[in-house]
Amino acid sequence: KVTLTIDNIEVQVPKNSTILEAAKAVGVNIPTLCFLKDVNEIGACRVCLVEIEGARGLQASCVHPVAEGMVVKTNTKKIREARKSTVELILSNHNRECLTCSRNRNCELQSLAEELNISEIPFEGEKIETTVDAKSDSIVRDASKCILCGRCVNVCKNVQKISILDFTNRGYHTEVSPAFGKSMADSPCIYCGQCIVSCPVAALREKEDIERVWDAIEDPEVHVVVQTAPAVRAALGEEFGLPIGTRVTGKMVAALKRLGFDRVFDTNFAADLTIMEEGHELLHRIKEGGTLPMITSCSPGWVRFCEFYYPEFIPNLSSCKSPHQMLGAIVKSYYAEKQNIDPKKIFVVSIMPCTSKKSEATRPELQVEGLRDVDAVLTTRELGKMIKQARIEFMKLEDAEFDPALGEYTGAAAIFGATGGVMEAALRTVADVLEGEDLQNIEYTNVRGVEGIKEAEVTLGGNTIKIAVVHGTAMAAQVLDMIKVGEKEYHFIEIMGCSGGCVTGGGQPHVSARVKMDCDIRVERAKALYEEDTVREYRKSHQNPMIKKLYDEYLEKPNSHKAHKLLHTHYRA
Ligand code: HC1
Ligand code: SF4
Repeated sequence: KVTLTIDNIEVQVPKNSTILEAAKAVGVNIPTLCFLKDVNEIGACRVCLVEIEGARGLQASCVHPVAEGMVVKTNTKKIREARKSTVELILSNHNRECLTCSRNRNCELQSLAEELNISEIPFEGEKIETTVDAKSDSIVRDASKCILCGRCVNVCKNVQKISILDFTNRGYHTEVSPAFGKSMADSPCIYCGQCIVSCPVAALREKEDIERVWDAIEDPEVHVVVQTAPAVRAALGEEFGLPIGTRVTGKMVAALKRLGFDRVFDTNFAADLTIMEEGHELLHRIKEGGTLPMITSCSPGWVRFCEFYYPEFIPNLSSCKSPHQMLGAIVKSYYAEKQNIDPKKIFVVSIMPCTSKKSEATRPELQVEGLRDVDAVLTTRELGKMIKQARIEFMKLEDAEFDPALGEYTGAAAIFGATGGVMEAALRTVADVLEGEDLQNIEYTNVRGVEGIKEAEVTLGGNTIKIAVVHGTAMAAQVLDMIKVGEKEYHFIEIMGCSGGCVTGGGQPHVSARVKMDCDIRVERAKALYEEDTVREYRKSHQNPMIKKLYDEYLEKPNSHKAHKLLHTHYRA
């Protein structure tokens, strides 16, 4: 431990703390802008300046280590003026159309300007022509909003190990963009959106699709079905001021009904269906000597990563479509037949924590007889916006239930949204099949948690199955490299494109760098899902009564001919 004084208060903190962290211990939030814990700790923006007795000039507290006997001041005239002029300089050539900005009232730069009491910008900076790149289906990059903090650059480079974004040009003309100023759509970007949730402003955002959904809802000729991903219910509440990790399943369903969707179904139902298909695919591959390890295919960011960077592993990908695509296919076949609705008149909307799902839904490989499974994908943030647009008082909504049939789900499906959830759900079913009984020990806690790579061996029906759970593409690359050189061997791997799994997907509500310093949102949001698991009547996918009915009435059995036509796909080499 080290003892130092901050603003005349003596404090003891661990030896390797920064001044920024130590200040928190005395209840002072030093302002920051480029700082993002574990992602961007470079002291570049100079907003977090402090005075250290005996040191020359002001120091960046986010990178400055504490020392015994140090005397620090965080709020003097000199500091306030320096911070103010730094932010004024950023604002001077920033696109300041805050009222119409997608991050209005949710922007770290805007908050900072308010906290520093900036009421006018004394000089006008040089505004250069900047680009808005809206070519991809998932992500929009607007350089006029960019403040060159580098948070996106470093999340892509260090956390995802992809390096799509970097600083290009020099001086006034510096811009953050893919190499040679290309569109993100023309680069091997996986659309994970981790750059979006790292951006303090609106320089990176999802491609919104709200208007198309309103149009469909308003069209009396169109039957609009909505489905929600497992992770949305663990975070939507944050859009309405609820604490991180509050489960809002009932209110979310009530809101969707009020918005005018004709049916509110649950991607969780299809998560159970995925387990049936994927579990049997695994059993088949093990028995028949198919390609192993089999790797999950529900995260489209991961699938793109595999296609671009590790195409030699394409045969390892499960042929299963991702759950929301499966649900779309079932809605436009089984459900349409049962309800006697022309599938061409059905419009399926997926509410997802993910930006990559937007482009996944447009993949021609996923169409069935020329029809897309899913017609529009909205992020959790976009759903929040629709609810606000409709002036619905979210907090006053009474809990509602998903519509029957395709809204029924088990605890196994609920946990899909957290890293390790798909693996645990699969094991619950595969174990019962191999052991031929209804096993009671179903919590595979060694695949839970946020450790980058989790491994386990499970003995089922006399066979030992080696598994791994990986999240974030940097970790995925590490594991795939080890498999390539024969250092590791597995039967089954769950890979999710984002660290933490879907709960921290690129479409989830924005959480400021300040809050991310205090809590691990991956852990908090996952708690909500594990809680959902424990309260469900059934906790294994194959016990979902509606799944049984769907196979009895329509699909016959897992991996049947019909199941293949509707629920499986192939990949791009
Ligand atoms: Fe996911 Fe999935 S868990 S991919 O993270 O398999 O997005 O939540 O919907 O499709 O079910 C996301 C979440 C989601 C699919 C499921
Ligand atoms: Fe990098 Fe993901 Fe952003 Fe693409 S979407 S630039 S891969 S962080």
